[in-house]
Amino acid sequence: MNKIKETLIHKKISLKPIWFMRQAGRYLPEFRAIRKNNKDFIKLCLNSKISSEITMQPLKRFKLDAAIIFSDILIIPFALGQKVSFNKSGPVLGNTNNILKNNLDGEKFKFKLEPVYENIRITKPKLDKKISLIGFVGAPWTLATYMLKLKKIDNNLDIDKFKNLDEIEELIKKLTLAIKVHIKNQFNSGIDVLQIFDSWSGIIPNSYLKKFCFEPNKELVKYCKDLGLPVICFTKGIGKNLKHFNDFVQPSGISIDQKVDPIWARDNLKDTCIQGGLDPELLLGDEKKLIKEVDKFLDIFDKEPYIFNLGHGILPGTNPNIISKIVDRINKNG
Ligand code: 1CP
Repeated sequence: MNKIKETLIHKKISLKPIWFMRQAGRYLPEFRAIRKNNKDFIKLCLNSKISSEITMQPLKRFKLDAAIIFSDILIIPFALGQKVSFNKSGPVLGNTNNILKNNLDGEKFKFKLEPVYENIRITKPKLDKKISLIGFVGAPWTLATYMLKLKKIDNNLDIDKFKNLDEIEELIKKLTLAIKVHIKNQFNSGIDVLQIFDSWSGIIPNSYLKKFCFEPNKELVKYCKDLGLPVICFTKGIGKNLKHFNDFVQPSGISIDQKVDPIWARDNLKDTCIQGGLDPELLLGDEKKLIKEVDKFLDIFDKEPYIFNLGHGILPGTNPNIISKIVDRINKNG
């Protein structure tokens, strides 16, 4: 029995599976060792053999219920022909002229992403049937945020750039098509579950939330459901709008961020499976306080289908031993 699928599809309440956003990444010394010798991050994502090894790194240390494919949401703009690189302060992207001008060449796009699909194919047989292989995509708005540089250094919306609504709309349309191709190919290669990261939905002005967040997510969720692929939405920073989002989009699961009150989520997000919510900062602090919070989440979601995770990714300064402590606590209760 696959614990995450049982929880997402059949809404089983007894399992309480666990995985972490960014579980393969910079907090792990074994990841940093590989990264040191692979300076080009996109190239690393497109090296199937090493990417599969990184995907498996957290599973070698912890008793997790999922592996998440090591890649990045920005692999899509890269495959569409935009320049993408990473420096110390984050991603650096070129212009979108060609993407906006041309129609999607699905075959070329797929060819560029072939190493990601190969990673899925080589990782899948390494996993016990009980463990899910999670694929992911960035939602159109979040990809557009990076591609059109829609947020300022302080992470607020750049109002001047947001005035270019036709351009944003056009890009979101194109991205939705490309994202579907990427979902389909990940599905055909063997993923069990898909997560859609809309990490920057929180900066969309309320009056545009439906157009730029709810509608594109709904289209992608429907696409996944038609494939028979369970889908989790991580729509970060939209607060109580999550209720409307959930009713409108109807995903298999909703990942909540740390600003969402878990009791409110339990009582308002119906017919879905809730995931996550624990503040990643707590993993950097007092252990007793952390375990108390973990227990609080277990208690709140005792009678609900619930997947344990954080409200956002594991922070780079996190001690891996703390992850073991959380996993042990959940598995003792699950
Ligand atoms: O060593 C390094 O500097 C690279 C760090 C790194 C890693 C490990 C980046 C750069 N991406 C990743 C992998 C990654 N990214 C994964 C797979 C690993 C895993 O989860 O275990 C996933 C699912 C992502 C998704 C991702 N990339 C998101 C959505 C999740 C989130 O954190 O909100 C986003 C927004 C990105 C963009 C991105 N990639 C990397 C950086 C530094 C950023 C920018 C983040 C920002 O703008 O704050």
